[in-house]
Amino acid sequence: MNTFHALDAQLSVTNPHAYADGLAQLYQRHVAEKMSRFQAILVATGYREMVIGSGSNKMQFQDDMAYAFTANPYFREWLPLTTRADCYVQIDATASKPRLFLLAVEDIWHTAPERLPEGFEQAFEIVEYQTVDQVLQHLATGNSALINETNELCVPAEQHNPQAVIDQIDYQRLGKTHYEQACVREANRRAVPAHRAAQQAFLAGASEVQIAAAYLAACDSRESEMPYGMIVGVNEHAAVLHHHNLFKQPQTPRSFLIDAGVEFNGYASDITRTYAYHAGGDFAAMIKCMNVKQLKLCAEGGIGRNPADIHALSQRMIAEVLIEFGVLRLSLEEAVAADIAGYFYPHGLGHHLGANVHDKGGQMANAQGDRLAPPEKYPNLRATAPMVANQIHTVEPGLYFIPAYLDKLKAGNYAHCINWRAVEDYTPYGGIRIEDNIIVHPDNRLENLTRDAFAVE
Ligand SMILES: [Mn+2]
Repeated sequence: MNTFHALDAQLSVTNPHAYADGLAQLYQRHVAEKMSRFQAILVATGYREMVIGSGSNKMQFQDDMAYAFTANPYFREWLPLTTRADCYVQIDATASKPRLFLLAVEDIWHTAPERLPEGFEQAFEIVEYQTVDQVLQHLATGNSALINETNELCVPAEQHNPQAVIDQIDYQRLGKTHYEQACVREANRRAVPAHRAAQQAFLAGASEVQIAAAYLAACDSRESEMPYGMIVGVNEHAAVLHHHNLFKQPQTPRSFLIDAGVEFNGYASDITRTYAYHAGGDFAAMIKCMNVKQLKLCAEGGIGRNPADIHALSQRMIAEVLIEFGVLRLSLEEAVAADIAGYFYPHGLGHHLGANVHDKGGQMANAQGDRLAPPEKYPNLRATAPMVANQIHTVEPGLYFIPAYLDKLKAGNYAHCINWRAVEDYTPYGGIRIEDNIIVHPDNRLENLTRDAFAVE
């Protein structure tokens, strides 16, 4: 047991002050670790320094309104200032600390900009600036790589978001620091009461918009703070994989799928649950069955495991569920050979999770940017790289009755293998997805952040 584990254990204490202190300590180590990783990137790519911008506010076309601002994930990997525009982190090849530039202009119109939590500032040498020229004075080497959407620092074009640097950054992201793990763990904890509130709102007959409002209230968040667009699907809408245009009209409730997380210090949780209105029905039994399969898939992770193999196993399990519930009328081996489950489960089993909800690096073979393409059979797989220690990934098998796919199946060679009567019965329920977030620890222990968070509620 090393000191990191001891700190992690401290963080689970319910005393908020002890928690904040522990997190600040983890953050100091996180920045030191990132500093050494990024200095190695500078050596590998031949730059003297790197500057990472948070991004700037963007105005809507022909309007005096700005879009909601969120700092980009490359910046969030360094700082939890998610709503503060115009910041830069400077990483010098030989400095002991990164430098942080914060825009400090008097602005009586807006709320004061977001500040770092207590105990976080010490990780940086902080410079407040009024004009970009003052930042430029610190970039005297002419050999800076700039990672930022725009190039207001006017580096030569080939030094603006160089792919070799981006690839190196994405590759080092695979292994999350203990601070990053703590953030995703906390984002899971904070999401659970919100998932409970959404479930209660569904059972009370609320509309999708009302359910979303109950979710946001329970995690004390605005919609702009959600780490990704919430999916709140009642009945057939559970089959719309990205159902973001929530309905205002309440429906007679049958089923409910919610895919929603919480952001904590710039890191995300990504959680899906599915509920049946009637506890005793076939759809409720199908959810229970999917839950058993999902837990089996969660246990399949491990260092060196290939996510494509686990995805293939998940396709097989979905075929099993379809056979067990009388939707498919053929043997498991026939169903797997014909890939029939793919019509009911068209997405990948999971993805990496971190500062990006769909964290980059899932298909990287090495730090040089070579990609591991998904198998031809499963072109939608986001994760193809063998699992590594300290990686966080999602496990989210699904089973849906999607009319467009069912039409294809009906027109194809296997139409006679489908019990269309059963399909008709299940289609009004939409579908099922259950999604947890999992850390692969260095000793191969798999920590299911989501189940742990639901268990203490
Ligand atoms: Mn997900």
